[in-house]
Amino acid sequence: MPLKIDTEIEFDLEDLQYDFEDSMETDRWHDAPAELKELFHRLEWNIIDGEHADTVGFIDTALEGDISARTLISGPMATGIAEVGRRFKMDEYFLPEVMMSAKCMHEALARLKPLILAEKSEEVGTVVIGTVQGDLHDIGKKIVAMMMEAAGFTVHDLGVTVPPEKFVEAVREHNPQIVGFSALLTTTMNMQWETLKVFAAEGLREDLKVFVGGAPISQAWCDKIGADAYAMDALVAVDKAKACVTRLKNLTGGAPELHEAMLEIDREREAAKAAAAE
Ligand code: B1M
Repeated sequence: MPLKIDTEIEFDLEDLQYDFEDSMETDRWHDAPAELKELFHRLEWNIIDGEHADTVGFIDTALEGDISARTLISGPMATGIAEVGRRFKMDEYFLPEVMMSAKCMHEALARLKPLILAEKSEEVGTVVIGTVQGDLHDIGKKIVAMMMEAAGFTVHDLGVTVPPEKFVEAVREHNPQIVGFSALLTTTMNMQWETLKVFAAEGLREDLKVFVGGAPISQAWCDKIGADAYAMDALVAVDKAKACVTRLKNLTGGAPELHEAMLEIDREREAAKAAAAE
């Protein structure tokens, strides 16, 4: 049974501006045994420092310590890449540093992917997913695709900078229940809307549940463009996707009832989190 360590706590990551020793002083992952807490901080700093040659070694050591792939993704990998984003925004990092850190994330995900996929036990539906045209970011989308596969979906990942016509082609070929558009840039989020318009023009809208996600995306954006579901992370995406192919399967894409049902899932999740925090 893999060790379960709480990664849902919202940490203050200010210590990541300093050094490894400062991070070790925080109570991040205090529920892990001391050597694993240290390993988590080493992995976090490995991503911040972009030392990709060592990433898989840290991952393997954590796996030997019975840490689950999910804990690594939502724990030290998430905090590490979040700090990279902050440094980039503050002009402390430039593109070469970000690319090195992204390489760490890709190597870690490649190592963890088979473990996540091994969780798949049933076939629940089909998803087509991609990062919209003009956008090269794919780390988050890969995590969403992996978690969906683990939950029983067959996922066709079209990659990055996917033009609307390629999404349409893939939907005609694979006949999914769900199509997902990822966008990480404020300059490319509009391509989610443009792609959705192409689906409507092609007469495909009602047959599909349209998911949107990515750092600049919000529920308000999802509402504005008329998508069915916004997911702030991979776990929410999976919850909503499962609901779409089970109890909500008879609702058509774009139906107000479907949209409301997606919002209800968010409310239930918030309520469960609040109850757990009490
Ligand atoms: Co870029 N980048 N980047 N970048 N990059 C951001 C997004 C930025 C916020 C950095 C910053 O300023 N702090 C900024 C955007 C600002 C803005 O738009 N307002 C930015 C910029 C400006 C750029 C360039 C324009 C820089 C330049 O060239 N001057 C350039 C754009 C290139 C292009 O796309 N055309 C660029 C390039 C790059 C790299 C190539 C170097 C690299 C990407 C490598 C790769 O992905 N293969 C990169 C990276 C790594 C980042 C940051 C640092 C990290 C992104 C990431 O992987 N996060 C990012 C900073 C940030 O986001 N804070 C940044 C981790 C990942 C797990 O989270 O992707 O949010 P995320 O995914 C989450 C959720 O959002 C959600 O679930 C995921 C898992 O929980 N989710 C979905 C995502 N997709 C979903 C789809 C769904 C549902 C949920 O359904 C379909």
